[in-house]
Amino acid sequence: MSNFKRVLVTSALPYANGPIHIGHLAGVYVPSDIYTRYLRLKGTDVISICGSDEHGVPITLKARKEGITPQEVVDRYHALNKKAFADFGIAFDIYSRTSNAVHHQTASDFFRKLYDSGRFIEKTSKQYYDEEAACFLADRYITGTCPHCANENAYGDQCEKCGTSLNPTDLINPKSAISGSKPVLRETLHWFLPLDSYEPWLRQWILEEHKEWKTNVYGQCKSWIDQGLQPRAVSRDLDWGVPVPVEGAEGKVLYVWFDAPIGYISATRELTPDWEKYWKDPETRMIHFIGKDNIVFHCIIFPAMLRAEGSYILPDNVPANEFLNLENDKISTSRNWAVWLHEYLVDFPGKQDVLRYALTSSMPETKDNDFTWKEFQARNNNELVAILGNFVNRTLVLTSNYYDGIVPATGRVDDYDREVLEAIPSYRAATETALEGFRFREALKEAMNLARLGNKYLADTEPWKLIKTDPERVKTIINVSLQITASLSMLMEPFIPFSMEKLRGWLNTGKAVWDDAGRNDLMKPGHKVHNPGLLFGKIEDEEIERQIARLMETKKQNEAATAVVQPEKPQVSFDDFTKSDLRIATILGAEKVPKTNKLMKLTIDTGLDIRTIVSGIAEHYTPDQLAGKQVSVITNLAPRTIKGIESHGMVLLAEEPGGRLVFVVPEQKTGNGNVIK
Ligand code: B3M
Ligand code: ZN
Repeated sequence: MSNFKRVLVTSALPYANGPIHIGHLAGVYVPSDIYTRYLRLKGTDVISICGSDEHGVPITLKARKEGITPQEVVDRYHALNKKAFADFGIAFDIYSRTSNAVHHQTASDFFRKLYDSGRFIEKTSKQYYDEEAACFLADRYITGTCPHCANENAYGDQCEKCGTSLNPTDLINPKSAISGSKPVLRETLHWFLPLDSYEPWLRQWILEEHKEWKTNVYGQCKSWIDQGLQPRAVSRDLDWGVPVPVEGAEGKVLYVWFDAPIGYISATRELTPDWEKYWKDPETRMIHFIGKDNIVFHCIIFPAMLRAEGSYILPDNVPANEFLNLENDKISTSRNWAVWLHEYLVDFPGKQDVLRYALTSSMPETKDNDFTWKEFQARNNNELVAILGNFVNRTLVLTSNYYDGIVPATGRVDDYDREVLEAIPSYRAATETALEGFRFREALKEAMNLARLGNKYLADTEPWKLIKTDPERVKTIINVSLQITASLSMLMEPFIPFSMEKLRGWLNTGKAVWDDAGRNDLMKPGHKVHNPGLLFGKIEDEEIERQIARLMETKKQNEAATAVVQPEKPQVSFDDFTKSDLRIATILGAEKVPKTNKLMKLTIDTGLDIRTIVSGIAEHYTPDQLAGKQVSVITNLAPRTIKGIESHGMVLLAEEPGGRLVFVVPEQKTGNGNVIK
């Protein structure tokens, strides 16, 4: 905190065009919440700002696709996301939205101040215009053929097939996504922020004065600056957004990335009349929590805007995280490849902390990381249940059984007890150092190490055995264990707030105070603690298998939806075709070919004879699924020896895009040997 009086924490405003998933939590909102809760526990004057980002083309596209208005889209997802964050204990001080009047006024005033002070470059450029729909087309509203890979459905800003970023005028045969008509190029006026003129200042402010920023953030800023910054358009021809507050600018709105960061300011204005204390007083420390795809907007463009406006503070740190993948694949809203918060709570009611814990443990702080359901289960069962839950439960149950819940004064204290008591403060210090450095995985591990210490202390001292022979020593062991438990209820609060609130109820202690954690006299002799329940329950294999099966089903649906039909083979003559002898046949028996994964040895009645055919279906069918099945076979294929087995013919199978194999079977039972024509 050094010479700052207060902290302003902002979290990236999620687009209100879809639900929140675990990637959002791991990338932005769990780290932001851990950090804010930690500051609150320290008594710091801190506010946490977030809200829905409700403008931009993605929202208008979603509205068009669903045949509703953009306002209806943002109303739906603003409410869903606001509730999801609250359900997961992401304790913003305000969760606002950029379609509201306060934001429109704030963003409009901000633009107007820069406009009046001549900060913008005004420039006309040629843009595609849809004469039928009578509107200019944003990049995503133009489709056409990619000049690089001939993909006919490339967008004006990017070809999703070959990944090339495009300008709309690069497209061959451009088409309007609104009316389908051929768009025409028309002159249009826009305002540009001359980022290039802020380059010397940005170089000094970031590259010289903020060398302490995370490597991934500092590196991305350096490469942007070294590439040379260009003027950036801050307006768009759209009818959804903050109207450009200039005479004659009808049909133009502020570019979403100009107005969205100003959303942090307008939300603060909504939250407190003291908003300027947070935004204009140099004794306020501003921290932006974002994902890596937002670094340029929060470290280069928004600071240049603030610098141009002149009365605001700048971010002191921007600890951007990398991306979280799911089961080794990129999380994707469009492919429904995600764990959605609102769905998670249906399957794992009351287990928000388990997800917070698992996501913090695998947080993508310096590189992309992977979330797997197996690891989620392991973190819960092997750490939360077996270490933290187990230690807390034993401590409180023994206190209740031996002392009727009354904290005993220490009795006989030996070296080991002293050593453990003296160690407790070091766990708070280690956790704090990691949190101040935005290293959340490390911080969690340090805090959990205190639970490991407690678990080991009980396992080593075995008070349940000593109680008959050395009751005085047991008083010390339980007293020390209660001190550790009380410290854990504070150190773990930023990470798993719901569970620690429950624990403080059992300890019968009030609000957590960070600087108390680590003291070894928190639990005074004579204080009454309550009987504990279970902090965490085991997660069973079938719960995890159900989640994995759901994802596999999603994968299959995606493959089917994006199936590329196998291209046709070269033409054959009718005579060539009639040379193949195709028949109906029945599988009489099947057995896997030893030492192979794919091969099955089939005994088949072709109507001509009973023969052996080897088929690559062992990963798709079991032997008992095959006996009695009527199939189609080629009987006059030259015999081949496969893994030492002579195979006479081939069974016909259709292969799906996802690789599944299905038999080609007659639509009703018929005789073996019937010829297929
Ligand atoms: N909505 C982009 C995003 O969700 C944008 C963040 C705005 S923060 C001012 O990744
Ligand atoms: Zn392409």
